[in-house]
Amino acid sequence: QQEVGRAANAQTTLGVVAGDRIAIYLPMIPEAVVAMLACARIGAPHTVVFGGFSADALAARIADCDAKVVVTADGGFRRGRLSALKPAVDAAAARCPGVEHVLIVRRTDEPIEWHEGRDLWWHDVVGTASPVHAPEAFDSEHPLFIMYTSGTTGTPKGILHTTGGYLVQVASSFRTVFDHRPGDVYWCTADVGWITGHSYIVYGPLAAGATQVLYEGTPDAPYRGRWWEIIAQYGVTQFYTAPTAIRTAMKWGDDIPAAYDLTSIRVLGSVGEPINPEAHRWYRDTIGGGTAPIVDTWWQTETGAQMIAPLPGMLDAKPGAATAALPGIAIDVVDDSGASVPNGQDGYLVVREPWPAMLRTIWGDDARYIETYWSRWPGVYFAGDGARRDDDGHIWLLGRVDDVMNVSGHRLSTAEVESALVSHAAVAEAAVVAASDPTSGQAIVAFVILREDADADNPGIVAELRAHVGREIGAIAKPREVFVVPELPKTRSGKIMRRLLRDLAERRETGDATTLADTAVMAVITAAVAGAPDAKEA
Ligand code: 7RM
Repeated sequence: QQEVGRAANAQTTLGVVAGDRIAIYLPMIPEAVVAMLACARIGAPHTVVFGGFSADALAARIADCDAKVVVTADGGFRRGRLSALKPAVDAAAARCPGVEHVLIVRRTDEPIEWHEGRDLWWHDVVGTASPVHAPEAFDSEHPLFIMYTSGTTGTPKGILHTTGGYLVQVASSFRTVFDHRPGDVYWCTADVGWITGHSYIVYGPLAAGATQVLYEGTPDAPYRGRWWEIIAQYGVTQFYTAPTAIRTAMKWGDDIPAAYDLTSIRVLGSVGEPINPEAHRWYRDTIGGGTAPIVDTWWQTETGAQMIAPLPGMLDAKPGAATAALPGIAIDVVDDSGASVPNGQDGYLVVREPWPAMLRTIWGDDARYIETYWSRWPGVYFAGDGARRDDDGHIWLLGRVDDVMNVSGHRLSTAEVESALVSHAAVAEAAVVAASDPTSGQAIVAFVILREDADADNPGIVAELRAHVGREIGAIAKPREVFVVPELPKTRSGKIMRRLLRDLAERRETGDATTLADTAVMAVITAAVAGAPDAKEA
């Protein structure tokens, strides 16, 4: 609280006033939480940009919300290795004239480039500020933060969350879904750069007065038992992670968690993608001692807080089902006409009534907000997910029904990766699909047509394109595979038939291609894919 008070005073000294936007680009260190809470205290909405995002992605976000200050660090640590952050901020700030100050946390002590007048050390400015700060009072609808997320186009959307309703729902869902009690030690492994870190590391647990673990490292450094060791060391009672991490731990073998005392665990949480029944059972049996209930929580950046989850002890979890809407949340599954489907049928997941933590708009684009979420069936929120209502009326999530991909719980749009690919000088056209992947849930597979003047025989082109996407967006967006093809399957109206590319990416026989403008192209593309060198190695 004192550090937050100092940071709030420091921001004020820099000229930040209520309503100004602050970008935060930090590793998972306490200063990230401090910086966010300092913003909340003075009413300056923050936008936290995941530290794995590239300079381009950072610049796009700073520019979209016109941030005045960027909080960053000289770098961070990943698996014991240094990784810089400041060069990306320098590159981004050079393109964003609205940035008046860059506040830098000293974390690695590595040398950084210094921009006199703009750059300031956190320890000089925050460290010397008074810890006494009276929080300002704001209307419940005052903007709290903007969180950028992928939609169906190439431009990420700035999801705007406000103060009162958001805090009510994140705090109450934290308490009920995780059955939080005094003395508990909670741990969420998400990064604060994602919505899960905002709602279930920073705002929900802290509003509920929880004691928690904040961890900067990865699960496999310095060894693969690191997470389980931390649970044993601190007596963690609630553990919240993503299915992709559970599947990875499963692959590493039961003997690794078996070496640690995990009996403190009372509730286990899952978020980010559907959890397959096998991973669900392994999680409960191997990490939860066979007794800990799994709360499979469905929600989105847009919903702000958990919406569907089995309350522990109140509903028997079904491995693979998120089960039921939380109290007060009007979840429904509807057909194309917007009518509720009966039990035993599939449809689209919707929310029929507003809820406290719902997004209020897309920053700077009210029209896109209405169009994206409220127009398919007027007055009903469309989540973009398919769902099944089983014979008991319980909800099973079936994945996205739009062009949003989910790679290890990270949201990316096909359009975003396609536009990164075509920004490379050698690429004429690109089509991206998500193929199912045993570890990451989905993996990105790209099909590209090279420009005529590009060197088609360049053996390094695949590696180069993967690296290019990494630079344009970030490492999480690098395609698992890139296939150079002579054509793409298009309908007469020019729409790419991704379904056929998905068949190829998943090594299946391709389905019905009769609606293609040129039905012969599939044979040509299939041959190109079959003849491609093992792109995974590239
Ligand atoms: C919290 C978060 C949202 C998308 C959402 C779904 C998928 C999230 C679950 C899930 C099945 C779950 N926000 N999703 N949780 N699918 N079961 N428990 O992940 O904005 O980054 O992603 O993630 O498709 O629409 S997010």
